Amino acid sequence: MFLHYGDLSTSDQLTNLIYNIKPDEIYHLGSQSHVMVSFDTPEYTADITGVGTVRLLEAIHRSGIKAKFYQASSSEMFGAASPPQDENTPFYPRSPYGAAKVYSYWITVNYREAYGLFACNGILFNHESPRRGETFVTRKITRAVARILAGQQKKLYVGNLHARRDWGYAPEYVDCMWRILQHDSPSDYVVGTGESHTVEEFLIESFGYAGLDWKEHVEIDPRYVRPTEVDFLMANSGKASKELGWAPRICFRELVRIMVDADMEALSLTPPGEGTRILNCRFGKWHQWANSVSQNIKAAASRGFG
Ligand code: G4F
Repeated sequence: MFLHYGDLSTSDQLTNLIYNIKPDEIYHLGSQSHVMVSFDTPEYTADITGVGTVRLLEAIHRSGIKAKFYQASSSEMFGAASPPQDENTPFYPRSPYGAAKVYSYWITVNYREAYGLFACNGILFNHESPRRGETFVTRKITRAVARILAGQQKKLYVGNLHARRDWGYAPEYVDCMWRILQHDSPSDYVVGTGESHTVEEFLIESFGYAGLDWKEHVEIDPRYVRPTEVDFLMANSGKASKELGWAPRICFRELVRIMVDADMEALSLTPPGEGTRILNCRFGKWHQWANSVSQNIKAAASRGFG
């Protein structure tokens, strides 16, 4: 594998890269992807998360390379639209990030229709794992659980506890992204579990799994409350299930256990272990996660990035 440097703000460079590499498939996941940060950096978010997509599409079109293109569209595009959301639900974004993703969605559809590109949108609902960035709420919580147990932190400060999200296990979503590009014809798909829970429920499950009472450790900090919130996301992934044969195998409670186990392990604590057992029995050898990832997290923690 070779890592080429690139910049979503620079179209000439993207065109050269694509022309020289001649990839068969492009998975466009590059983005300013933090919703709260997009309120502070709306113009940058529009440029990278929105216009960055047309730069890539135009690079494919101009270079004449027959690459299939996957656009990482987001459930944030649905915003205030009533659940359950599917491919026919109208978009109503509630952040600069959501608005930029709506642009990227439609420009992907446009290049498919205008130039016959094999260009697809995967509209992914929240997908989480021990690799999740520490400023997103799930990882922020599971990491805090481990740090509290290790005596490294006393309190966890969060924002709105009432927002509901459809949280799934990220590796399964990557499998679906791949399936989208292997399908006979290009199309757009909603990808999620169909299960929705509040942030408060995530707290209850995570702290409870580790034998802690979340109310003793969690405080509300208004700095984490967004100017406009997405209240209720819940996917209807019927199309992905029917056309791609995709179905999630990890549910909400299991996801919490996988993430808490990994964060505890990263701090050299002995986790309850249900998460690791779930992965082993559900995925067997397909899943190399338990060892490789927790070792990476441990290494990062020891370098001071944990
Ligand atoms: O974890 P979050 O920051 O994820 P959010 O906003 O749903 O977006 C994530 O999922 C999208 C869909 O796949 C992606 F497109 C996007 O790039 C990103 O990966 O926040 C989840 C919920 C929100 O309602 C937020 O208000 O948690 C609430 N929340 C409450 N306290 C918090 C906090 N979020 C964060 N990040 N930090 C808090 O302290």
